[in-house]
Amino acid sequence: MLPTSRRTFMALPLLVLLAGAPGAARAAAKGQLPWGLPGDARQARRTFRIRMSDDMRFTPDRIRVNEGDTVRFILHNAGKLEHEMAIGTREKLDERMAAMTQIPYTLHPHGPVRARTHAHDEPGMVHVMPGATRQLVWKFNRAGEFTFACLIPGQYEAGMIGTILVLAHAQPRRRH
Ligand SMILES: [Cu+2]
Repeated sequence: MLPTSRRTFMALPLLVLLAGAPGAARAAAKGQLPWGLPGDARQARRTFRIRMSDDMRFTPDRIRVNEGDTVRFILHNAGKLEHEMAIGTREKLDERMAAMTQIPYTLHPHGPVRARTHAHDEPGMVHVMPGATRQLVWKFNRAGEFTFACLIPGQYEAGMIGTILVLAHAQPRRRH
């Protein structure tokens, strides 16, 4: 058996290797979802300005990006109603919408907002008050067709929905 000091000395380089391995970093990617993960604004390569309006529309409502892009959405609520943008798959947004309708509404001036903001304090979702502009930064590191939508009751059903197409890398590389 090796003296303690020698074992420590030998173990150190291995730890350094593990910490620096790209594979380890990827496996540990915090917040990874099937449609990407929260992005770092400093790495944003593209910016989309999206207008939210009371006719239940996002303008534009079709976004195309490349796999790996970190995208900054600048969301302006041009209406008099609250709006929001939530990114996901159509199925996940349907689920969230169903969960939303179970949050009780109160008439307290700040009650509904606080309850909804809390309920929406999730990655890939931002709530925008009338006249306000907010930012959402998202890293699209999974190719596919995704959805963004406003989950305010009645608005999702009214069609306040858009599409994000994430194009796969051109290389014949396969992830799996
Ligand atoms: Cu809306």
